[in-house]
Amino acid sequence: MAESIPHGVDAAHDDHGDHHQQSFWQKYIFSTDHKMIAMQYMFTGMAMGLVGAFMAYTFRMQLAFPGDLVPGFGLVTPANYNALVTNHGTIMIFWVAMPVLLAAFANFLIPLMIGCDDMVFPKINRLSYQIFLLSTIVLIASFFVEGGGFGGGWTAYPPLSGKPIYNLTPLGCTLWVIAVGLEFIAFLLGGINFITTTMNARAPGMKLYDIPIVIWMIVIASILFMLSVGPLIAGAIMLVFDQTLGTAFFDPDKGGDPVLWQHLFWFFGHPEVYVVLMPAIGITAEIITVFARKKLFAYKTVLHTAFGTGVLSFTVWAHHQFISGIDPRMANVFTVTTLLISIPIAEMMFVYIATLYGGAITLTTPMLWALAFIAEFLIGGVTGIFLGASGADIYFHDTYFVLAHFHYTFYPIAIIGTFAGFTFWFPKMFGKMMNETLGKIHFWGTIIPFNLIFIPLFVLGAAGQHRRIYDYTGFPELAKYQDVRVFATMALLVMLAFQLVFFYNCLISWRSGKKAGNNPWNSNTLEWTTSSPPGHGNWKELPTVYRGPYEYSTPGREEDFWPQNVPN
Ligand code: HEM
Ligand SMILES: [Cu+2]
Repeated sequence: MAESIPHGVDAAHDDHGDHHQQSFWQKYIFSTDHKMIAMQYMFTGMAMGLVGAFMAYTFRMQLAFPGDLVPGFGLVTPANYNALVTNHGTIMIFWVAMPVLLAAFANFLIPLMIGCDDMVFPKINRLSYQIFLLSTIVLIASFFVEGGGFGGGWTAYPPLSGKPIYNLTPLGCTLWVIAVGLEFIAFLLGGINFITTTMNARAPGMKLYDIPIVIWMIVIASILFMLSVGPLIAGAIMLVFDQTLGTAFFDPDKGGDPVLWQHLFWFFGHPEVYVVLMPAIGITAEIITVFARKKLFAYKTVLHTAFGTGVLSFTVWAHHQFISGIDPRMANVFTVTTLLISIPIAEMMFVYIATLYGGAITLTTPMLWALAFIAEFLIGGVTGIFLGASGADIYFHDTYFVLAHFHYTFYPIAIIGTFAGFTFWFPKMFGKMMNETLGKIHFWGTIIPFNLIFIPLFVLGAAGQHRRIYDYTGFPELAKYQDVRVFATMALLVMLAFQLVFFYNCLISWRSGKKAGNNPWNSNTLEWTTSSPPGHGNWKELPTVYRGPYEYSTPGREEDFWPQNVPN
């Protein structure tokens, strides 16, 4: 705390004799301002999103036209293919979903929505981003070493990941583990701030049940991350030892146990899904209440459910290991816990539908994204039930059915959730309104092809097509589906082309969009009570809170919103 106060004062009023003018380095590179760190995370994450998407483009081209040169890449060898798939998955989860949904939105929103001038530990916050940037550089470097990038799958199962004679890229593989480890450290440091700031630095009057849901979700996500990642960090160190020092924690030839890694990985890996899901669910709550002009249905239920989901998420991990040789009685236990966890998630979706019910709905671009999140994520959730049932999973395991299922969860989270939040808070971030027509063109141009890519992949999976395979034309019973693969790749090309509309929209709206004003959406939460974009220190005078965040269309009031800081 002590750290943040002088900082906020100094920055807000610029009354320090010696550094009036911040240099480029102070302002953009070494800033401790939460808004700048948010932007650093946002743009690094988005840039990595382009890298991950380029990888998807490359390997989907290979799948559609095996052996042809891919424009912009060239010939895809089997080793390239494995490295592309592995790093696509790794990047999308750890370098896109995490930095954008968790770090960027947490950094931007927490101080602004709870009414304080910055994170409580601004220097730790800056360190978090710097370590994250370092992790990014290490990961990218790993693509260029001898042997190329790591190709053993984003889950890095040993013995493949542990032994150079199997993975053929000793350095690429070690750098991959180190990069992921550094990324974890960055988010441990971030989480300290997200939780502590929310608990300790709220504006006067803001009680626990007055905190906007998105902030709660970020706190829950941070807790889940910090509780689940420890064992995997230990595991990662053991894996690096296996790779470099000749230990054999996971090496069956010398008495080690490769399934131990699977337990460590998925004990983290499953909660990790909720780590990125929670912020996206929270963003959706903020948007649908504003554009339905309704109070969030059952605020407390949503909150308690989210905590319950968090606890349950630690009990389901072995549903990823049904065919790893675990005892079938154990598989039954994990089937039951997995089916249980679908209940609270379904409940949250129903709560959202109840919030929309009878509301005065305006279909702005952020609202379209939020509604799409609900619809598409439901498909991801429902198809998960098939995989959670251990009997069915014996067939589906490692097929494109799994792949389509988890893209129907991750894509709504990482891509739809990001676009929802970004288009909703763009006016606050940059002081300008985004162009709605371009926003809608981008929305439809993304959401329709998204479904056209992944629905065919469910079909391929049900037909028995396994994932992580370079060329399917050699499998007689799968060769006949080549048209389906070409179709999915074409849909991807269309979707990627429409992303140009988004970047164009950002650029022209940022340069010459309509001025946003403080509160363009007539919203209740505190970030809308300060200027757009907020200056250093966020408010001239910190706000006081009088009520919860979702008082829309309150009977007896003239206006249909009731900001949290307005006395009555
Ligand atoms: C841009 C659209 C996307 C397309 C077309 C796409 C396509 C694919 C395909 C075809 C594979 C499997 C390749 C194979 O097994 O041979 C794959 C793997 C994967 N994708 Fe995506 N993906 C996209 C976006 C995303 C996003 C947004 C995420 C997560 C936030 C994600 C996470 C993953 C993961 C974790 C894997 C598994 C990697 C592995 O098997 O090790 N993808 N993707
Ligand atoms: Cu799981």
